[in-house]
Amino acid sequence: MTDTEIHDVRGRRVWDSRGRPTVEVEVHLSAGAVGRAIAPAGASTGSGEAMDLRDGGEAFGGYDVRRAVNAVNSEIDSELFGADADDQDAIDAALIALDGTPNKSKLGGNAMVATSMAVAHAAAAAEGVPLWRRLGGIRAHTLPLPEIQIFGGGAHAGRRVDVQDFMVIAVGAADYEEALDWTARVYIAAGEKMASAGKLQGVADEGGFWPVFDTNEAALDMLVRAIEAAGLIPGDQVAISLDIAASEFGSGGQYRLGLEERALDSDGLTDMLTGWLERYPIVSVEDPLGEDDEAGLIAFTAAAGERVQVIGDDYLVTNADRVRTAIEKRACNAVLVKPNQAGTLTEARAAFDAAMAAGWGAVVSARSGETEDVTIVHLAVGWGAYQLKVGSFARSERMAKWNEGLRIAEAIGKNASLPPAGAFPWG
Ligand code: 2PG
Ligand code: MG
Repeated sequence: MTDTEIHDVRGRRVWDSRGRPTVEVEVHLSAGAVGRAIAPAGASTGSGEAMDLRDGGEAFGGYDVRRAVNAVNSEIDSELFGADADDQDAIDAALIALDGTPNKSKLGGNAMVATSMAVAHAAAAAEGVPLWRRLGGIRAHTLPLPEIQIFGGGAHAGRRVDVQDFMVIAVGAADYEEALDWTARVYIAAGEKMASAGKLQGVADEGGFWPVFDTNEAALDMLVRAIEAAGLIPGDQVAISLDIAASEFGSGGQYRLGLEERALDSDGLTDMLTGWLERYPIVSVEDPLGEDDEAGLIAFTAAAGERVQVIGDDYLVTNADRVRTAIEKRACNAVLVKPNQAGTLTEARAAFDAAMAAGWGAVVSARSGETEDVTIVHLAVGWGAYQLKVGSFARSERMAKWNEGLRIAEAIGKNASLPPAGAFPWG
């Protein structure tokens, strides 16, 4: 018997940042080590994602997870009993085989990802090191550059504006700590500007300010002014990053901007977005076109991919095969890596590796429904990801992650650094 033999896999029903039930898993190993993780949940999900198992019916809008928790406590617990937590690939392969569906709908992506992450934490605990160190080894020293939301929109704000995430990236920050300092200043300045304009109405799902704007551009203008009001130089020190999440307002190459009551085809949306790139200090655009609009994504990347990062989220759903196809087709130049889109750490890692091998960007990302779980920060540092997206700079399900990055930076010590400027398309 090894110290890392799995003795018990326990599922538990806990609650996420939207007040919805979610799955927590605790993995107990033979020598006493324990790992724990909680599944997050998306709202603007790609159709190719691993499916969360939800109970349906009346209770909690159908979002309850008693069946997924049962799957952990019965099938998954039996399957993994005696397995070696040290072998993440074998654990994840066993989970995939046990599920047996193409979209993880039998056990549930929520049950599977929480189990997969809890196993990783248990193996790290058995080794007596944090997960980032176990994954990255003694040479791990790169902190991801934070991508932080200032205004929420789209599906996270009742579709008040079309664009989902208006974010900033502290492209000129010297280190992780400074990136957070600068972002905090921008967040505070944005709140003050919203208040003095009579537009402060609380926050959206990820903690960004509720977007009380008449146009999408008005949000961009406000963001630039907030960066300036924070005493920072837009573009040089703090740049703008957008998640258009276009699948939420269009399909088949036809888009409808609800806010401006405007219909656009694929070319029209591309023209509008490339126009924004001319006028605003934007360095990154996620899901500029819908997940089914590959031709549009290819055209957008051809037009803008030299200057800005073009991230595939709904289109790539953290799937290595899709990443490889997109690399061949030049349909974007970066992948968003959300472990729960894949359903296991091994699959999420494969998507990350496929992107990195091609010189693409890779942004490890949280979901709009989150918890105190900080696993993604450990993955980002352990894998050497250059960027991390966790929503805004408010609410503790977000701050838990930014703060975990500070602890990891401190543990790394003087060698801790952000990725080199040349690692980014804007570098
Ligand atoms: C996204 C995420 C995070 P959700 O689209 O990138 O902003 O949202 O978790 O709802 O998919
Ligand atoms: Mg997205």
